[in-house]
Amino acid sequence: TKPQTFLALNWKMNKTPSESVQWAEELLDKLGDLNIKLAIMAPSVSLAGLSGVLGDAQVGLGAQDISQHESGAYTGEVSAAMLKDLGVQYAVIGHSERREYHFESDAVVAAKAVQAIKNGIVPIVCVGEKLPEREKGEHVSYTLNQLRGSLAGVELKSADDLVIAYEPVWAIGTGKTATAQDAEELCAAIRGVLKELYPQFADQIVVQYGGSVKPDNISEICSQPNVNGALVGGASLQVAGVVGMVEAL
Ligand code: G2H
Repeated sequence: TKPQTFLALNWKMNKTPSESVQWAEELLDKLGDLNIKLAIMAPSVSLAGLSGVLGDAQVGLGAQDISQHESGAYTGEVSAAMLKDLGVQYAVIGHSERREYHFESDAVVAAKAVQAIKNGIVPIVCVGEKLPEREKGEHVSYTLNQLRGSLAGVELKSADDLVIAYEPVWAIGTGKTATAQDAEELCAAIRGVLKELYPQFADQIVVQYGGSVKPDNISEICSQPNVNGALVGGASLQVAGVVGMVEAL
């Protein structure tokens, strides 16, 4: 059986702390009982407020990054333990925007994932090719290579310790969505690597697709055999969009 569908809302650098709280209250108001997993990935300054609103309700809470270090002289960084203390359950790790604008290597991504797991936070490890690799037909080998590097030294105690997000960079925020078949091709290949690395857990590890997911394409994408949910940016900013996606699933 497939793992439970997981819809993660990646707000990126949007919404002030007070806007976040208001938004979450409105969402909780409009959501019925969920039969999927749903979580908000918010900027770190908004996590405390959101934690208060979401409580133990059915909507989970995540950060968008985490320090690779435990603690100490790392000005500006936020540790996994600090996030855990706020009630944070997930952290997006190695999003393509961080790889691109903050020069995060696979090794850094792996170190961050290790920190997250060590502190009881589930890393959502992002991988995916850019347009040149896709055009050369090297998208599968590129992405799997990135995945192996990003999971180096990452050990799991259960399938719930890790989420992978496949995000083809050319489909992010561009309105260009990979087809459901493109998503399945890579998510299946990713699961193949997970089977090598974590044979006992691979079938139950959530593999998400990300890149211009919205209410009218989420159902087809998430119904693919190896796609277990989505990491959504743009369409996650409006309550109506989120309710639309939840209803479509
Ligand atoms: C990919 C995705 C969410 P969007 O970055 O992580 O963003 O849905 O806006 O393409």
